[in-house]
Amino acid sequence: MGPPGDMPCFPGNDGLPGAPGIPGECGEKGEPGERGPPGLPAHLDEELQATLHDFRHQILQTRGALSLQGSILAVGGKVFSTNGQSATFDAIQEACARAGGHIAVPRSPEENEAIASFVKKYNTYAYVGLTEGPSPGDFRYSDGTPVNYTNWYPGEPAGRGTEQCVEMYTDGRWNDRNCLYNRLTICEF
Ligand code: MAN
Ligand code: CA
Repeated sequence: MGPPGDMPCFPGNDGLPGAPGIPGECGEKGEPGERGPPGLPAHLDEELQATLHDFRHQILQTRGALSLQGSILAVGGKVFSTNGQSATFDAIQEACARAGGHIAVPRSPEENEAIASFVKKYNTYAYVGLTEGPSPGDFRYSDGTPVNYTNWYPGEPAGRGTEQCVEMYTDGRWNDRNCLYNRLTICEF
């Protein structure tokens, strides 16, 4: 046997990487960007004009189709609509709210006639969007403001606090009435 060698052995493989360090602190928030260029005036913005033209067209198509079907009536700025179904006052309010509107309430003779035409067509009395406040005979819109157009049947309102809703007869005149009957659902939008 010869003498021991003096060469060290080769180095081993690297060890596993160490655990990551703790995160550093956050940087500063950047400066806001520069202001954009001014937009075109609406009447010169062709894309905007094309979109508006298309909206107008689609609205007219929808309105035309619904009016021909007799399911909507447009009076002034309002649109009245019925689904032909009867329900209690609360259920009518809920159905109209779900559709994005309110229970119909006539604020002029023209609006009263429009609502009355649905009442006649379905031969069913309708509730309108008025209820009696705490003092008897004081009927109010759902926003709490006092009624300023009325079309009471002679002698009405006669419930004096016992009939807190208002129904419309087929002749368009109004009667204060208990809120729990089933009456025609008519909404306004
Ligand atoms: C009659 C009248 C009305 C009243 C109803 C209730 O039609 O007295 O005022 O609302 O009865 O049934
Ligand atoms: Ca009454």
